[in-house]
Amino acid sequence: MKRMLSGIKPTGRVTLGNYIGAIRPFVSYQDEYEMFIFVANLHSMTIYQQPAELRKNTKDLIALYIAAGLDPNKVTLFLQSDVLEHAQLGWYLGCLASMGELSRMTQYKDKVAKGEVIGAGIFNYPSLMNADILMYDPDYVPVGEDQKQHVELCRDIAERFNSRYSETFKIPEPLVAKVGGRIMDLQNPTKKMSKSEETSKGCIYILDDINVSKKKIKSAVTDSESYVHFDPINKPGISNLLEIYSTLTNRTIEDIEQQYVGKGYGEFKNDLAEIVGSELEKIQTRYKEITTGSYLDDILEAGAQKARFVARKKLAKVERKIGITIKKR
Ligand code: AQP
Repeated sequence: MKRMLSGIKPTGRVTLGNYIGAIRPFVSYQDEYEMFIFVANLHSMTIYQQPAELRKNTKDLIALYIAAGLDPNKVTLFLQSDVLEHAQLGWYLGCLASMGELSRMTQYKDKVAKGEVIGAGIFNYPSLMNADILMYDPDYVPVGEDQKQHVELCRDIAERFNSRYSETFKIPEPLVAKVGGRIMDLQNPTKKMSKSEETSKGCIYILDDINVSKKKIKSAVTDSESYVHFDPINKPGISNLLEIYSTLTNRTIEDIEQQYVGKGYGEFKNDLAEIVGSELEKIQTRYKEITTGSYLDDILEAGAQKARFVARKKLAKVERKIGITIKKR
């Protein structure tokens, strides 16, 4: 089986964008790939997190992965902070990255350009991300378009390590979804829907009240025309809604466009609101069942054990190669 790896930061309430781009696809991949899925809580520390909220977001994220259909018996589901080897490998890989490479990463560059006061974590986190990935030798890393740059850096660092010390890491491929890789804000469809956004009107949260989520779809910004057509440049609002419709129903955009020929945006939005509402309802019902008792703690403990087994082997190999350990085996 080929391997895949993915993580989400617990930096806010999980959005429909996170669900469509980084949770739902894995449910269909889990029978085809060996998957490592983690809550990237070390990464969330690059920006201040209110501790009680961080705990709640972490628990919700794990619960939502399972409620969305991930089977913890098939995938290795764990907290990044439970596998200490990530931080240690991150240090070694950070020593291989140059200042130039890290300062070209978009997130750091954007914050510097805006003149924001930033912590060193924002600069260094790509090295930790390289460790998250390379630790597990995945064949594929599914990412949104905006994260492709990180996988490119990860490949460069892996190649650098392999050529300096001999073959150690598999070179991973980024996997960018054709549809649903970048769900946009419903009120400003030129901006990505993000969980750390302050205003919530343009953002559907998976744990939103069902009627609230429907209202958000119905009041999504579109354009002054009335024909349902996919054109992200000139019709970003309706195109975004078409992507949501298409991913949640597994239908092609062309097929959906055909269905709404001669019908206005109102009917299209009403139908989409029902589709989103019933998707959220299914997830929320399961979420309620699994957040009682110690079920999640048990899942995380089992996941951390499985991940540690792989991570310890890989870190030991790295440490032998770089000469930091003096033990023979
Ligand atoms: N709008 C989106 N459409 C499709 N996919 C998305 N992802 C995020 N937003 C969308 C995917 O979800 C995963 C989450 O990654 P992350 O939490 O590490 O960071 P992110 O991409 O920066 O996500 P957010 O929601 O925008 O978080 P904040 O606001 O904290 O920065 C990734 O696989 C991403 O592609």
